[in-house]
Amino acid sequence: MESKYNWQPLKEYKEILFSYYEGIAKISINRPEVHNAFTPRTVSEMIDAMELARQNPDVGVIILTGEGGKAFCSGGDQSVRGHGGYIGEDTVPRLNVLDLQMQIRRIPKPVVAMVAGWAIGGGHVLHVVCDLSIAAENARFGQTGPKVGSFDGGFGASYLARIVGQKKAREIWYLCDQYNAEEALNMGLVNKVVPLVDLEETTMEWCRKMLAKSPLALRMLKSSFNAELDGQAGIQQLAGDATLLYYLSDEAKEGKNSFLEKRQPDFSKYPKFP
Ligand code: S0N
Repeated sequence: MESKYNWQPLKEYKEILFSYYEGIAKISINRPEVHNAFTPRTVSEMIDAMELARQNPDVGVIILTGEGGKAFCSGGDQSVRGHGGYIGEDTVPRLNVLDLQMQIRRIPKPVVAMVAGWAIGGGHVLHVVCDLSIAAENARFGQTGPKVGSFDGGFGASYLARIVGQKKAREIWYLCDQYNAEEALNMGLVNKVVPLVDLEETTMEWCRKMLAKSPLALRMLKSSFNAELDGQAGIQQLAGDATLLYYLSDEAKEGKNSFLEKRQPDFSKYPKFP
């Protein structure tokens, strides 16, 4: 679909597009002929782009989407599914989309799924793990695992259940039905539904709203939301952010400076908050 924004390519890939516009990075699966099903290569390219977006100080928000307007992502490419995983060019079977899921969850910037058309199977899980999901009216959601001989018992099951509730999550997985955008909105699976022609504009509007907010506050909120659910790893992420904030303080700098200056630290002037 034509974009009215002047997206600047950030890096060339074979199976995805990676571009930038005014603080926003966009990662888009570019395999519309298979409804943006992912191969190990698609996923490793997304992982690379996501890491670049994380490290780029100009990027505040990331959009995850698919090219063509007919599919966000239809999950793992079944034509390369082999014995023990999806087979890449190196002939090794793997399920590297799990690494991408973790990356989306841990990247300290909001990730917004911009969903047109199918979000199915592992493609559905990708939008589930994004911070926010904005859907076009043509969006269709569902899991297919038990139909095609697979299942995602990680975020695809437990985090989905946190979002839509246990009964609904079990229904989604056990029946493998498909749900339209309105149904997805009603079960809290997406944040907003708009006509397809307005999808990019609305997503950009939401991204701009977040870009105008305090990046540290957004970062702390993301790790706080995760901490409740992610056990020790979630606490580690939140604690890492707390350490980042502490590093910024004069009090922490006094500790480092005293070491470098070979003297005892003097913390006496720092407040002991109630
Ligand atoms: C999306 C569907 C419902 C669309 O139907 P429609 O509109 O009738 O289009 P089609 O004619 O079916 O599709 C158009 C062309 O695209 C190809 N295609 C579509 N999806 C895939 C796919 N996933 N892999 C390969 N090709 C695909 C079609 O073959 C067709 O091509 P041509 O024209 O050449 O025939 C419908 O397409 C559909 O049901 N697709 C399959 C959805 C699916 O089952 N996906 C895989 C689900 N599993 C995963 O994603 C696993 C990965 C995963 O995330 C995971 C993670 C953790 C732990 C486990 C797993 C796991 O589940 O293994």
